[in-house]
Amino acid sequence: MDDCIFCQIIAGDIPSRTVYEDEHAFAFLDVNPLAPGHTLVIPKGHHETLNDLPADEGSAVFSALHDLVPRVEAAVDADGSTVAFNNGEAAGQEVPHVHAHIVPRFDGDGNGPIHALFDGPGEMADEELDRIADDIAATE
Ligand code: DGP
Repeated sequence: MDDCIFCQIIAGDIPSRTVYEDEHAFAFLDVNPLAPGHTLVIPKGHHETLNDLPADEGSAVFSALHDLVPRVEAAVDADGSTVAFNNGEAAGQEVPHVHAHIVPRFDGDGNGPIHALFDGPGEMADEELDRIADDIAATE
């Protein structure tokens, strides 16, 4: 996609600090890092969200994550990492080319788990949970 920043990075038209590349996946440092070593992993094909990503490219992104997470952590001497997708505008996705964030985490960094993003509901009635689980399982 001509006007996609990440497609332009893959094409080499916008410079990036590239840390990984294979046939279907690409990774580079985030320009606005949330922590040292903050890395983005993307499919080479232009797909807006995870929902749009073909299974083979999803596998390539996961495989790149599997390879890169320990390497990123080692490079910045991190104690762990938060690995996350902002999937869709409602979730805060700003660049419409699916990307995984690897954000290195450090003991005592005080940033909390993903759970800290949400207010609740925390508890739901069993019937409601059963209904939602059934709906998800029935969806293809
Ligand atoms: P998100 O909110 O999940 O869409 O995050 C997009 C991320 O992309 C954000 O953390 C900043 C990063 N980003 C945006 N433009 C560029 C760019 O031109 N180069 C690099 N390296 N990162 C970018």
